[in-house]
Amino acid sequence: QISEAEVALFSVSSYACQRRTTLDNHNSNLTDALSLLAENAELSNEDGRGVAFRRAAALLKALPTQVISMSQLRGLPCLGEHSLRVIKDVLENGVSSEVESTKQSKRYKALKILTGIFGVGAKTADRWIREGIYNLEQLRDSGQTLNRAQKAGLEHYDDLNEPVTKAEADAIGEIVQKAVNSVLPGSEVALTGGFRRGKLTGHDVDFLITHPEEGKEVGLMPKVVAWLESQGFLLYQKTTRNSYLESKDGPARPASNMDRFERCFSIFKLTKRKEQESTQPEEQNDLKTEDVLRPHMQADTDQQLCELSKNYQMEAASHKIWRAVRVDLVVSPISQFAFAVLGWTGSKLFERELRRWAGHEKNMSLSSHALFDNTQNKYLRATSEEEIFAYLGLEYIPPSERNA
Ligand code: 8DG
Ligand code: MN
Ligand code: MN
Repeated sequence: QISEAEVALFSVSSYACQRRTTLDNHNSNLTDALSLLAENAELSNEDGRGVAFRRAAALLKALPTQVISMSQLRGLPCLGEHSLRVIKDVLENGVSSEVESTKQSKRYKALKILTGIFGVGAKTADRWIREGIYNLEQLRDSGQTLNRAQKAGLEHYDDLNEPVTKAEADAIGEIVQKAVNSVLPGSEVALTGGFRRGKLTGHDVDFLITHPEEGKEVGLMPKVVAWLESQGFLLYQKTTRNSYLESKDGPARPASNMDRFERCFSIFKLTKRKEQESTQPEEQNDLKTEDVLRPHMQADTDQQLCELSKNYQMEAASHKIWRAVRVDLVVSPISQFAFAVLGWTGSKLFERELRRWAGHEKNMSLSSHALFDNTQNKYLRATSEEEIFAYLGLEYIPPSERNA
């Protein structure tokens, strides 16, 4: 046993946005347990509990070393009774009994499988479970009416549950850049989300698009989407228009943390590059990649076309020459760009904490559009993330240290 004196005590700020949280997590045994309980709470519509577990996990992620004894946690913020009980269990027994029983519960397993379908949230999954649907097979057999998103989600289930790599994110970035430059030269594309924070994989790829000349970005999204569609890059897309200007509640007090940018939830069809293909043996036949990708261009007769199309399908089935990837596109006017970048870089908890800090500690309202000072009754303009942190009286935290 280690004596009290040898155990270093940590001192940590209570808001995640005051802390530097890299991807180098020394307490993943504890944070995995708490994150699972957070996820379970969120999937069960218990948002309060979810946030409490997320805050506790985030605090542990920010600690400089591994926690080995409960006494090290004395006086630390963000650790409620329930979280402490879970931590104690893991420290003493290697696992948390609550986590283990949650993981094994029929309900949790079903929630994971069903919400793993793009377009299916906790509410829908819960309804299906109450109707006796616990897996994809039962869902298919049930004859439930699925919306367009859910149909696409089911169709590309395996691909969309396979983590996206940085290489794939970069490949998609090139495509988006090309699309944007084709429809409005001079536009700029920024990678946001987890990849901007330095994550090596993600559940999707997030991009923010703007143009240096205010107003030029209006109507950009439909054009970008049309270009992508015409080139065959989209398996699914749903675009929602900008509702920022016409909203009644005003930008300072958004109704929720959903913003009002013109945005597009999409599923890209990403052709695998040679180096991205899994280590499969060389092809046995003489079919060239060009033939596989553009069978119609090589065919002079219907019979040839049929032959090539058959080859194409066989090739696609055995080698899978493309994969589906979730991509989020957002268009922001340049005047709001700094706020949009900050708001879309995450992590989700870091964002939540920034807004809580602004409101509770500074009497300001922060959104992905603007920062409003309620004391001075005015908007605070910014052209960089650094300026926004400065307004908020926070030390600047770079994206790689926002992994709360
Ligand atoms: P991941 O994809 O690798 O799993 O992680 P991530 O990139 O951090 O998560 P994300 O779900 O893609 O979200 C990226 C950021 O975008 C995150 O900070 C939350 C933010 N975000 C949404 N939806 C919305 C929204 O409607 N409005 C605003 N302002 N931000 C949003 O995901
Ligand atoms: Mn993301
Ligand atoms: Mn996203």
